Amino acid sequence: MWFMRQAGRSLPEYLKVREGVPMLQACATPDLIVEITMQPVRRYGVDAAIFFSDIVVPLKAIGIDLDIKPGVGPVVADPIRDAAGLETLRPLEPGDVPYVTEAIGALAGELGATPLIGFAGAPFTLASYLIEGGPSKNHDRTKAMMYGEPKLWHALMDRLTGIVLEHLRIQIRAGASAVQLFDSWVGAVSAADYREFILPHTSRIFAGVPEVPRIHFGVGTGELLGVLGEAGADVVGVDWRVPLDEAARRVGPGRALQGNLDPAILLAPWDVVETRALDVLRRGRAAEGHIFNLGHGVLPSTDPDQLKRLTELVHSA
Ligand code: 1CP
Repeated sequence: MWFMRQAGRSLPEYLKVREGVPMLQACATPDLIVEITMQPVRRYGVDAAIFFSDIVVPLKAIGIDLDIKPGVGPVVADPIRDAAGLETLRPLEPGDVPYVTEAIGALAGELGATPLIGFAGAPFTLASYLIEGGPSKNHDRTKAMMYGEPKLWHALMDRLTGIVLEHLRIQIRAGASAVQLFDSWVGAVSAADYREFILPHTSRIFAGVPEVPRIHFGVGTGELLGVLGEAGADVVGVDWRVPLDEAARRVGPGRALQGNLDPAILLAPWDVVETRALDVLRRGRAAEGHIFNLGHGVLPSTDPDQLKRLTELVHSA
């Protein structure tokens, strides 16, 4: 078990070390990356660490003018909307992210037997930030390109796939023991459109990193679980909208599941958390393997003591 966004946002010790340090600067400072990655492992005793970084870090590293604005998220100065914009996306090289390699090397010593999960944003979710210029509710311009200019769309996805794949390989070579692909916003498309516009690219990513366990995560993907299972990951992440026994049926054989307690449940009294968490564990037995997690990231207002008790509960169940 581990928690998405266990490192950032809710921990007082995280807020303390981040004081006065912009997010992207923290992501480029090995000492801070190591400290923040270790914080939830020390406090909760979770079974895995998630590398402290952000999905836009490799884009920043190849020179895309972007920032992570507090309370907003990633904001891109010159959104990519045509063939000329596409040219600004060059391939990623290990020398672009020396702080990633350095921090993972240092973490290997600190973590001992605890595995480190490396990660990247998936091409659709990265494309949404690049095309919209920032967080988006409906992904209108993204879908407009996908449906209206499929050649440009696939060329963009292809370049992003190359960047994502190299970023995952850099983390694996440095010592990451598993990887997660975050396609947080892909629940916005239908299964048929996923198959046509996204699956060829995510399949290439998973096929390119066969050496470690691969986790594929998205939000609002109830209707996509079957096709997400086809993309080639070992584990499919499920949000809280579909119970895990039903998710196991939709994903099909040969895949483990990850999830899926609603992060908002942690804002309720402990007895509610306990009942719901035990239900997640019970339903998870229907899957071929189960990594306990939340259905999405830890909410900033979560009391760390609830996560501590939840970790103990899952470990004792
Ligand atoms: O445990 C951890 O904190 C791990 C580090 C981590 C990861 C895995 C961060 C730190 N970001 C991410 C991935 C990430 N970043 C995703 C995929 C995961 C998810 O769906 O939660 C996404 C969509 C982003 C983009 C992003 N970065 C957002 C979302 C904006 C939106 O569109 O709604 C935000 C708020 C950020 C900033 C960010 N990234 C991470 C932290 C701790 C923060 C907040 C920093 C700050 O406010 O200064």
